[in-house]
Amino acid sequence: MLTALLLALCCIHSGRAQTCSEGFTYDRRSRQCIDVDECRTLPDACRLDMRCVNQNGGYLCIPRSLYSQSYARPNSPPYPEPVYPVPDTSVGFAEQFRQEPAGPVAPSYPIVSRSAPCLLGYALGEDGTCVDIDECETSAHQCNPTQVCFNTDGGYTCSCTEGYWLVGGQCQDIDECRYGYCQQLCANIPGSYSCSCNPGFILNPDSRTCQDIDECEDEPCSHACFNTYGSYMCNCDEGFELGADGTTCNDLDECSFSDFLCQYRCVNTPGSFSCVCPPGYYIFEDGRSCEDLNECDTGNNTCTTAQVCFNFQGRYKCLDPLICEAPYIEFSDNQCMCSAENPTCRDRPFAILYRHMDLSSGRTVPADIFQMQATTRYPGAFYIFQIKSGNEGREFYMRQTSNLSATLVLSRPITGPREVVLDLEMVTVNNVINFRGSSIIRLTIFVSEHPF
Ligand SMILES: [Ca+2]
Ligand SMILES: [Ca+2]
Ligand SMILES: [Ca+2]
Ligand SMILES: [Ca+2]
Repeated sequence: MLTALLLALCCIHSGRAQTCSEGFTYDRRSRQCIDVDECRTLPDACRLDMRCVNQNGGYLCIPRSLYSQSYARPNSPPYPEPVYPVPDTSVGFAEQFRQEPAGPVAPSYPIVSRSAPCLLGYALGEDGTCVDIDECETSAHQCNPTQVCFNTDGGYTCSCTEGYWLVGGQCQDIDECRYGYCQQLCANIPGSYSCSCNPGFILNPDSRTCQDIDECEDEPCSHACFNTYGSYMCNCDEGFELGADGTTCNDLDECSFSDFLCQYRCVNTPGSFSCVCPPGYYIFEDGRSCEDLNECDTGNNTCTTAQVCFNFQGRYKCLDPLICEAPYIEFSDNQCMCSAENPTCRDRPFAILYRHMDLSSGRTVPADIFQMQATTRYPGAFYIFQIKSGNEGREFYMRQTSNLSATLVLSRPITGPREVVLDLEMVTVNNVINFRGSSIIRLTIFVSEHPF
């Protein structure tokens, strides 16, 4: 009979043990659910920098720096492990109410009776066992209206919800911003907080710290982009300048900087510029000067084999073969003569010498441009040099430089393109033999269009 009773008791105890909530274990001696000290039984209850504090029905992990002997937070709902310094909440985070057994411990032998009294906080269930009273359900608790009631085995807990702490018996919002929960911007919210970041930063997945945005990934710059902490910078390639928006690169108009970049014409290009020359010229090695194309040397001309190619600045001329008009006869390929024996030649220059030269447009004046020299010297003779024709614009004059020579001087600026034909006369006077005669240099001057 006794054996059967003990067996039955065993079964009851075994069933009873399974009713203990998590964090508690059934103690046969006191016949109640008692707290498990997880800090002793769990080898890795908390991280290394956290200290384990056993609680009734659970345990807490608290930063070691904040832990003090007075910290004795009772059983409370799970609260996130603070990463940043948190205030000392040991003023009382929650209050616990536990019904302690009244009077002496029951006799040491088992009593099996339906009328066995249950411990405080328990009530006799329909199956004859003592079951926990849910004080929170029955409103039998004494929690403050700002607190939340949590039923525990054999008791209950009054606690503040997450984000609140107990101050003077009232649950008050924790101002997380005061305690530096956020790295940059913080907004306190009742029961919580919200972190945000300055412009140029983005909130990390931890919702607290901020990291620099690499704006360059979106390629905001026309050219080069440099990411900086909290911002970014654009740079432009050579020949460009950064626009007012800080991202667009605009071409520099180098041609507007100076009129002397190019000898002839400056052409602006994206990122650079180039000099161009008029037809008949090519760009010199310096990239800015214009050099005449010698069409006669390169063969890039239209002269016939009978003609003579005459090159000058920017152009060339095909000179027809010399034709001497009667009574002149050809003396050489550039000279016509009128024979002294021919009576019709008496009042004419005895020789006409054909010469060609080129002249740059706008040449500074005065300028010596051509020399005349008597080749034969008669005893007692003297020479007069003069411009016989072609100087209607009075751009030239003749300056005698010796008894035998003279220089043609450009006295007024002349602009091309233009061809000037001057008849330069040398008069020979010999009073001893009463001789007066003349010869002509027919000088054709090709004035170029450009001053180079
Ligand atoms: Ca808050
Ligand atoms: Ca940045
Ligand atoms: Ca440019
Ligand atoms: Ca030429």
